[in-house]
Amino acid sequence: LALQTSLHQAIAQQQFVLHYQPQIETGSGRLVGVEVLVRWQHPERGLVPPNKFIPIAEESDLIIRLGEWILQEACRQLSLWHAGGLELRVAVNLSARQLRSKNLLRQVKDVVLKHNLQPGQLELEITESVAMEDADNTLRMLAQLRELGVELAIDDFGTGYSSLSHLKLMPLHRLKIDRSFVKDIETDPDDAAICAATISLAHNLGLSVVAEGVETEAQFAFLGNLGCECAQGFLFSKPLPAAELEAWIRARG
Ligand code: G
Ligand code: G
Ligand code: MN
Ligand code: NA
Repeated sequence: LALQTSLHQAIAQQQFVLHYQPQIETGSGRLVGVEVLVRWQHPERGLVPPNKFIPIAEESDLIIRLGEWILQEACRQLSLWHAGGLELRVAVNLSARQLRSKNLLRQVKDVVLKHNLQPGQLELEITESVAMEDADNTLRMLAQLRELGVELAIDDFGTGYSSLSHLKLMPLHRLKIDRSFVKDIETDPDDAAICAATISLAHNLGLSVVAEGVETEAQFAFLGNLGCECAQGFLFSKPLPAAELEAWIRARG
């Protein structure tokens, strides 16, 4: 409850900061995108991770305001990067309540216009469980988002349960393999089979794949051999503030 009260203030006082985690193309090793992960710079508690406050914000319309700030800030940063010649895609997580919000379409439309983005440079991630929870409404919303030109990804794929008949109707670009399947991919044949099947399913549906939680070169190579297009994880970098990401890019050469 204490957190909920200060969360109201935090939104008013903009105590949030975005971190960005690189997404690397397996074939080329190039940086092709970043996932936005929000943190709360709490005046007393320090940097609070999202799993401590997103669920609280999600209990009310606070998530709508926070989500709008995150979209605005991510797109502002994206337009700065593009102006500086850095071409990449920015992926923003959407919560269940945001996806059900009447404001979402307008928010996305406005932010893309305001920052003069190509809408395809913005990707929105929703988790598999949120997508399948209320599949008919989700489908309608995703179709409208797609009309704006933004790209759509299903996060944590394989951890909820997907209706393949719904999945096939969704206008998606990407599936993100959950890191629980990546962790033991080299030693657990079941995990390897799940990753292979997910990649093959995605490709047959015309979707691209990002693997999460890639921590070793061996996992990266394994996923590349399975045809997974992109990887994200501590092997490359943890999520970083914008300036540190820029330094990371420069150091990589
Ligand atoms: O960065 P970290 O690994 O602690 O993030 C944990 C989880 O918090 C993510 O998997 C994601 O589900 C959630 N999360 C992080 N940033 C955001 C955000 O900007 N919006 C929403 N809705 N969830 C986020
Ligand atoms: O949206 P999602 O819940 O998938 O957010 C990704 C989360 O996973 C973030 O909290 C991020 O800090 C974390 N994470 C990112 N890369 C790695 C990794 O390589 N290993 C582990 N264990 N966690 C990671
Ligand atoms: Mn995500
Ligand atoms: Na995930």
